[in-house]
Amino acid sequence: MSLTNIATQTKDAGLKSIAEKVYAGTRITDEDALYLYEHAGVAYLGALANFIRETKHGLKVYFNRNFHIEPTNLCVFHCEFCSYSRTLKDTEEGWFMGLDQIMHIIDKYEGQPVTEVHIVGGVHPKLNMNSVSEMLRAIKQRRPDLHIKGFTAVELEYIFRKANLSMAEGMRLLNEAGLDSLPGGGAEIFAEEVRMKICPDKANAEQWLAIHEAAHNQGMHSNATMLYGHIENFAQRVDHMSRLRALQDRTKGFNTFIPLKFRHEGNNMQNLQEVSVVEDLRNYAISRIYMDNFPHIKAYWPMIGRQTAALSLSFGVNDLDGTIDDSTKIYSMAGSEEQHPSMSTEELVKLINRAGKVAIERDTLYNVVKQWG
Ligand code: V47
Ligand code: SF4
Repeated sequence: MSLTNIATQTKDAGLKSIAEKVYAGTRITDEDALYLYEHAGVAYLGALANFIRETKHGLKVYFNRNFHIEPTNLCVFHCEFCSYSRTLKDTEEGWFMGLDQIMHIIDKYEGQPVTEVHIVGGVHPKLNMNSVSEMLRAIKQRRPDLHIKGFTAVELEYIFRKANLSMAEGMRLLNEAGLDSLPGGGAEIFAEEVRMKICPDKANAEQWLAIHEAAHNQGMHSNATMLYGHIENFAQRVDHMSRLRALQDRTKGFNTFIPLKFRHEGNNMQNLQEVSVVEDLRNYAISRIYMDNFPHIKAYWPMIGRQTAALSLSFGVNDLDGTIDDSTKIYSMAGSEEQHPSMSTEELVKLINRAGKVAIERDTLYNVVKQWG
């Protein structure tokens, strides 16, 4: 028996036929994905996901050198799972950075070989077309080499709506000002019935997808996330991935899919148990198997911790974000074991090598910066 088709040896006819599809390079259906969530064990899923991962990328694991800027945690919206945001009136725990503070952070990285700045934060009325364009231009002027991945679809939908701009026009203007690509945040779970309970007042699924489509039409790339492990059911996870896969079929603009595990500390959903590591690995694997048109599946280690991130590399994940340099608070405030997320390049490379893989430093668009062995 060849090790590469080991997953076809199952006695479950449903799982056997899905494994045969995967080994033949045939796309699995939504029903298949639901069947996997409901019936497949972690070892079977690992075998299939790893087969796809190695077909696409061999033993390569990508990472980048990046840092975050979170200009504000003040937010007009009220997401029940968010441990990070504060209301606009909160003067004690809220922060809002002026342009000089933002440029001070950029300057801290002068001469350092970082390739990306990831800008994300609360949705604040003072972050509008003018101030955001000014911020982007100032960063580009100071560090033209830095790729700016910034502003979730939720932030952009709000900014464009307030400025009375179409998504296409708004995107064109921000791209011109220096915005290079979009992060994947704000997607949560697309199903309306879940959104109404966990994030009722921000951009809905259609708006999130339309913003990303506008970015892709503008020639920009973007990422997509899925916040899982709270009140959603398996069918709603499949529906979420199905809408992303359909958009990707049309535009091919997504780079990577990032499953985000719900962390329960310090938010209004803290009564919910977090899902197990086994469920995390099953979810990564099913994402890799189902999202056949997404080049990369990324584990965001500040959220799941470095041990699970290392394990995920055998369950379909081929990308790790990033060196980070203790520049994000979103997950430490939600109870992640990584309270000061920062890994040196050497530590990241070691983690990847220990998992039996080859570390490739990339830029945001997956051009190789350096092979680390
Ligand atoms: O949209 C908020 C999530 C996202 C919690 O594109 C939570 O490269 C878990 O999208 N438990 C923002 N998750 C972060 C994000 C991201 C991160 C890293 C890389 C990229 C990329 C994008 O964080 C939010 C939301 O889904 N989030 N609170 C929480 N308690
Ligand atoms: Fe605001 Fe984003 Fe938190 Fe929602 S998840 S409350 S939009 S900062």
